[in-house]
Formats: sequence, structure tokens, C-alpha cells
Amino acid sequence: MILNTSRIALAPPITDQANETEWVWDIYLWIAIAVAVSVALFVLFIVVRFRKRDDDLPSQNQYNIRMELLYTIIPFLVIAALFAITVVTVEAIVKVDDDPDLVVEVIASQWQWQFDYPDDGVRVVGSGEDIPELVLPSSSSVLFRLESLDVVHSFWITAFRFKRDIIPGSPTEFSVDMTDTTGLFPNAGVCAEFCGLSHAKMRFSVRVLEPDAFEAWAQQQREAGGVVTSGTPEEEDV
Ligand SMILES: [Cu+2]
Repeated sequence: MILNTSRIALAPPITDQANETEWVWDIYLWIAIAVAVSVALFVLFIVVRFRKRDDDLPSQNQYNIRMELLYTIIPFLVIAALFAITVVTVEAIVKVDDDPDLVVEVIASQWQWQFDYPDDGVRVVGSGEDIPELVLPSSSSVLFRLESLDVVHSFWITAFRFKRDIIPGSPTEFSVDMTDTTGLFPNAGVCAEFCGLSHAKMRFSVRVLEPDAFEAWAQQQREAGGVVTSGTPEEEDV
């Protein structure tokens, strides 16, 4: 990543897919910089080289085939390359893993998130004061199944560099491969689709644990009744 994303309040990428997205972002940024610099230098060169020196008219050429071919073919090649990179990466990112290590069912409603872990018998839901905490194992593949109970919401985890709209009546799913990064990412999850008055409160934190610690957490929650309502206090700023 060229820009230090932590400086613009973005959680670091925590999935392979997020790293791929950042890779594409970097390529676009570098090509944009290269185009901007070469256009600026070229304009500067023209301005200096062909500045008015006397009262004679400059040579009057109607066209320059070689030049015109060049400034048609080069942008076409750049755009074709960007298009190919984008298509290949998007295909890889939206590919659903049929045999994930963990399934998380996400239920969005006005104005709360609920995360069900069907294989572990655990449910996480936010309370009035605390936003929910989505707990995930590092170095694992996770399949998210998303559903909305009322209006259109959008599930966005900044550390995934990915968001997915959740349209009522149209359940959707996506997969991620978690990297080995662990830690608590406060407010890393938000609803990215205006969904009513308290839309801004539809946030959640993401906590990534080592796989063993995740298993221990899931077992502990299951033994305690299986419903987790406490999470990250809204004010907590880590
Ligand atoms: Cu929402």
C-alpha cells in the first residue's frame, strides 16, 4: 500500500482478498501518477520548444499519423491492461468457498447487526449501549451468509476492503480468507447504505483471534448460553 491507511482511519487489511484489492488500487494509483507526470512534462516541452520566437507562422501540418496512432494505441493498451486486472481480481474476490472453515450468518435489521455461528451454537447481537463484536479466527476461510429483515442495508468491513448490499428477500453470500493478523478493530464494520434514522449507529467491531483462541471463545459462549450481547462499548477507542 502506497498510502499509510492507518493515517486515514482505515483498519489494516485482514484478508487475502483485501490485499488483492489494495494491489489493484496501487496499480491504478501508479498508472495515474505516470500518466499525470508524462502529460505535464509533454505539455511543458511543447510550451518551451514551440514558443513564439518571431512573426513567422509555424509549419501548418494537417495531421501526423504516427503521433495520432501513438496517442490512440498507448491509452488503449493502458485501459485494456487495467480492465483485465480488474476483471481477474473481481472474479477472485467474489468467488464463494464451498468448503469454508467457518460459516457466519449475518442478519441486518433497523438498526442492529446479528451474527450467528450455526456450527458453534453461538449468536452475537448488539445491545443498546454496546455495538456487537464480530469474532473471527485468523488464517481461516470464512463464508458469510447475509440477510436483511426489513430494508436495504450494506455490510461493510473496512479491513476487508469489501462491502456487500443486503436486499430484503435476496440473501447473499461471500467468502474471505483471513490472514494471520489478529487483534481488535473497533468500528471496523458499518452499514454502508442509508437505512433510516439510526443508520449511523449500525456499526460493529471486528475481533480476530488465533484459531485455538477462537474455538475456546466459541465454547465459552456456548456454555454461557450461546447469546453474546456485550461487545465493544461505543466510546471505546483503541
Ligand atoms: Cu443499515
